[in-house]
Amino acid sequence: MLPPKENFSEWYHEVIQQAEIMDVRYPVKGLYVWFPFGFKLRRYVYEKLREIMDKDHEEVYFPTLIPETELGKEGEHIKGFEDEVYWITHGGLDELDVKLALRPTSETAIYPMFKLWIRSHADMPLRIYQIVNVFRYETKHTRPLIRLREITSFKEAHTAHRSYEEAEENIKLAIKLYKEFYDFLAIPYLILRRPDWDKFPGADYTIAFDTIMPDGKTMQIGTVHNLADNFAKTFDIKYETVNGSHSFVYQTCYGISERCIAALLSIHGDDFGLILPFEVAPIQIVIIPILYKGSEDKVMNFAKEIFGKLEGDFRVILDESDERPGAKYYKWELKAVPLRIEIGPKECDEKNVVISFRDERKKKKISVDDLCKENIEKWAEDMKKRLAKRALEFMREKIRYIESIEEIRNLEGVIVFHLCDNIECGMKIEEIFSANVLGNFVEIPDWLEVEENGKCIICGNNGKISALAKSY
Ligand code: 5CA
Repeated sequence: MLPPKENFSEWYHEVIQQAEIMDVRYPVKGLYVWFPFGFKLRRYVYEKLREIMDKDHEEVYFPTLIPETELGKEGEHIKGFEDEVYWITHGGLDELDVKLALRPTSETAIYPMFKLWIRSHADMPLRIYQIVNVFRYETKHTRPLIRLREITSFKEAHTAHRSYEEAEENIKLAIKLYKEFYDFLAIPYLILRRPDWDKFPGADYTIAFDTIMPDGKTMQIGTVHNLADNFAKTFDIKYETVNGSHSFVYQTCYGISERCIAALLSIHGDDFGLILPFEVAPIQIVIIPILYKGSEDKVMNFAKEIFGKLEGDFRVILDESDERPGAKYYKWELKAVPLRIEIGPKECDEKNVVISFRDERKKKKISVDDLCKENIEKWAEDMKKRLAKRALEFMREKIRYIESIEEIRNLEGVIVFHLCDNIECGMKIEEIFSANVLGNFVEIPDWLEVEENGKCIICGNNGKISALAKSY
């Protein structure tokens, strides 16, 4: 049995194990094992991410190990990561001359090569990405898929451009791509420009995608960084301009980790288990024969016929196990199968089937002729719309606009207010609520009826619409 989703933390911990997403019993803190079922989900989610990235980027692979001499070059960057790096100091019994870091992210692995690859203006824009594991010695509470010490599914993109303006254009592109990805997953998000004290180490600025988890805490599910020419100066990445002079490149980088899967599971799931959009569900359709003495063959034959009809187009299984139908419903609901088809003797005679969708859990009888590819795809699309709507409604309920801090006693969810760019005001409000300023809205969602400009909630000077929350 699952704990109710209201107890989110326990629910999450249980559901990812019972639904066989992650095995949490691996004996190293912050490292977890993907079960086959979870790994299939990862594959379908990341296939989409690849498809989106492949339009404007090329996939590469860079090594896991970074020499200390490179990792330490960019001052801000290393300062930001120094207490999170795992070091390799020995090869066998020999002490290494230059320590090697397990990449915490790959700027310092990739940019020395960019220096060799980029010669002229014609080499840009250069846009690459890789999906790899990275290691961070996280000291905050670790959690499967959410806060890892080995991030196994780190999609990092790195780009180089001729000017700051072109890098800015690329930031817009990255935001567009991440929107496309999260819309595909029916996960709602806020897009915020992080305050300076919370930007990526070495970046000019950072834009983050945040979603709201069932317990009201936000989770950063992707970041887009404008690096300006900070790394180019450190790694001496120059190009020959059209008129023959030499200039530093401008760079951006952006990343998404398996937190996208954590969000997917957490936001859509319910008391019965996981709910997934059809396209990413490892099993999309389950057929459950309802067997009675005397009509077993008839039902099984009809079930097999339907299985045969769907098999070529969908990830479908026919559950022929000896379990009782109730036990089968329970199992496949837990594992998020979007469409269930039940077939009993009566349905055989009438050439009907009983269908139900995982999110609605309502049975409906349809003629077997209506169980065709086009209809199923349409139902899948409808289901996704329902998921997106429900998720957005939940998010909206958790967001509250305030004009004065007295309006809030216990912070729950996200508060939205105007804040000036004076760091002291930001620090003050973080302290009052023991929470994080998420930053200014890059895009104010149309459903959030607020003005972009207003008086700072702390000092009363001109401020911009901003958000604050307790975060993962
Ligand atoms: N090099 C840049 C862009 S690729 C970078 O490393 N950015 S980052 O540090 O912000 O990480 C990108 C995303 O990875 C974050 O937005 C967050 O969603 C996710 N992430 C960061 N740390 C962890 C972690 N310990 N476990 C799981 N996901 C993480």
